[in-house]
Amino acid sequence: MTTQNSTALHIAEEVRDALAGNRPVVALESTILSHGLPAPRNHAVGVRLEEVVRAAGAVPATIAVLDGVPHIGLSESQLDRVCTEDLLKLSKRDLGAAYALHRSGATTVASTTALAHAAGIRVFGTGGLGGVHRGASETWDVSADLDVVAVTPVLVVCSGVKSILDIGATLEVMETRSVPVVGYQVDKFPAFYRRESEFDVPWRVDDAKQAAAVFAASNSGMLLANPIPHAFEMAQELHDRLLAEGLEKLRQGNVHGKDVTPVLLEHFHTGSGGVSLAANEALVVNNVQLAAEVAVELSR
Ligand code: PSU
Ligand code: MN
Repeated sequence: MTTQNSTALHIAEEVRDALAGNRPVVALESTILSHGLPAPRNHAVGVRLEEVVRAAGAVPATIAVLDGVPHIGLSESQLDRVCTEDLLKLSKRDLGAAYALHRSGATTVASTTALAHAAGIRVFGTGGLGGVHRGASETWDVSADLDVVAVTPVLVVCSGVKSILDIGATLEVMETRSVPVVGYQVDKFPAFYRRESEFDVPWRVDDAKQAAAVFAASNSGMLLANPIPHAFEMAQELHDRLLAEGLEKLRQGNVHGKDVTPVLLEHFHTGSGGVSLAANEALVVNNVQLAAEVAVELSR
């Protein structure tokens, strides 16, 4: 299957109706639920994100692959499955194999973006984008998220990338791949748990209307970088300690590939006594809210 083959997608009726009526829809990913947040909090967050999208006047479409079939918009019991089953983590390249072999899995930014586009959804709200890992000049570990966003006209709203990545290199790749990077009410690219990294954003917008206008004019994928709300920003010392420990843990455990992000997130969650969990939730909710506002502007 290709993700362009919409007959291989299951689109929830509510989502299909909204798209047909040119009403706003916001895509949501499932890896953040199945691999990024512990149960049972993941379920509460999944429900909350959908509520936030609705409250802003858009329709949520949480995306996951169930028994091989990409689902665009989940029922209550399907969301339950995503939050309780031990799912695969599916990047874009895995969608064909999962389809052919009838496997279930959670979708990353890369696969969610591709599936959202295949369904006709233009806006996607999430937590953090994958990027260029530290040491990538040796390991070649660069998330497929960057390549997919570069070739898919979907607006991804996120809180930048985590400082476990090489933020400067990630921004360089997005420049090379011609992905517009736009800060939301900030001049510095956000670093997930921290509002600002040391790197400037090339463009800044100050409201959802401007963000929608830039996206509409760009005719490409785009990153809208929305910093974590002030009240939830992680203290620099705590952040730096967890990061150093987490990187050491990866080295000692010889962790590679798609396990890197989940292992690091888990370390932050256990090592911060819940501070990183609250931060993670707050920033995703905030991003999804903004994504819905932009989606509403786009459908005007
Ligand atoms: N960053 C986070 N939380 C996450 C992820 C990234 O703060 O849950 C997930 C997203 O689904 C993202 C994926 O697309 O990790 C990137 O994984 P990789 O680096 O293996 O491409
Ligand atoms: Mn990787």
